[in-house]
Amino acid sequence: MTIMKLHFTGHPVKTIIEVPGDKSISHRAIMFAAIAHGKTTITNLLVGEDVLQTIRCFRQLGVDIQQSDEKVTVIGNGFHGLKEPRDVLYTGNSGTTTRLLFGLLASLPYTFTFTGDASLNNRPMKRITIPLTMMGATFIGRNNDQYLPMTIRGANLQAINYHMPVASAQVKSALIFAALQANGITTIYEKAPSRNHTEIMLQYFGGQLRRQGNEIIVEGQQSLLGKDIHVPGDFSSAAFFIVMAAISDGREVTIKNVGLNPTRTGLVEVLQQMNGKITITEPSIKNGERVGTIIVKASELQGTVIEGEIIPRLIDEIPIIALLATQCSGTTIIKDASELKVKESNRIDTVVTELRKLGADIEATDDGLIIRGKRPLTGGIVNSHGDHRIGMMLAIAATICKEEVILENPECISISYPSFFQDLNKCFLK
Ligand code: SPQ
Repeated sequence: MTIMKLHFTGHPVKTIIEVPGDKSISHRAIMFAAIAHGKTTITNLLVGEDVLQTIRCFRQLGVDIQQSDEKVTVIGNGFHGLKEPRDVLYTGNSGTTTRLLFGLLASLPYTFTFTGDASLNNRPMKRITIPLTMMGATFIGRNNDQYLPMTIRGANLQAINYHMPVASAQVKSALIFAALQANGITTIYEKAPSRNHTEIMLQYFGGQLRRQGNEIIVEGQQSLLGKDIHVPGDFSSAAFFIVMAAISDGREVTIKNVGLNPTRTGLVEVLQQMNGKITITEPSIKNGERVGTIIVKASELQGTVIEGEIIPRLIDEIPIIALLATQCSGTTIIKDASELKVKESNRIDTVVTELRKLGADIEATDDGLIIRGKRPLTGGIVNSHGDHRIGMMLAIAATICKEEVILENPECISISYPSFFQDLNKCFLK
């Protein structure tokens, strides 16, 4: 087992960093480029393990993808330019690659078999396969068609009207990709707004989509054109540094060129409710996505309640919000977040288990967490459980621990943030 010893010292400093490209947007940029006609050049693509799985899958599907240090070039030949792969599609740890590809490939007259790592092979797929089966595709998978390994047989899809039972951008995006090639007009009803990068990027590539309240309406048989695209910094990666500064002993962090799509920035609202000092400057729009600079300073924080429609807008930040809450006075309650149980790990269990080892007063509920602060964190041996967001949260916890933290299995952090430790060390230069 790999371990990493973490002990941070040094005087409070001001640091400026840039986090790598957004993971959700990077996946989608490769996907849209691959099904568009013509050349797409992508800059600032996240070169993390999950996005590399997406690139490998599209190469197996016959798409020409060239990578250099500065850019990725994709030559798309339209949906129907995709070829039947000769081997199994391996999607590693990536739920986004798997679920979005299910929708994207379901309209092709071929057979595709998917498998992933131990974590992905235990994540639920029925949420995607039920509506895609209603549209006409066939899925056969392990344990009564619930899990990978899974085989899809594509079909001539028919449009549907579908009320999504979970607020999930992956389900919505899979259905949008399927709807683009279906016969007729598909309507998707969202319970609460989830990240809308697919909707934004579809329109950027010349596709049509309408939004009316919670309904997304997509016409079938669309054709897209390749475009140049710049991927903004990942807000979910920035979140670790936002919290690092907020709970620090007088540090200030500036994060430049970060994606600020409001369907992702629930943490900013939570930090403001907690009395945090967070400022956003230099706002601009790139490829339809909001971008800007975030400046965070340490302050005295107050616990809060986090529930309802904000949850999908901060779902991936809940592990780091749990750490933040340990440093707030009073109690923080997180509700309506049972989706955390089906991420790369059961994030309710792993957050509670690991933060308790460091001295946090935290308990699991059926759909969230209760955290009582403010508690000093000690040190100890903690484990990422192979989940990148748990690994990074624990490394940030180490920045306020009195004693050394030994982080087991830190390598999973490269899933979404390969240069995480370099950036973290920049904040602690002596
Ligand atoms: O790709 P994967 O493994 O599902 O990644 C995670 C993450 O923490 O990086 C979730 F575990 O992010 C999802 C996110 O939780 C990425 C995503 C997307 O790009 O569409 C949507 C969210 O998942 P969901 O299930 O709520 O749609």
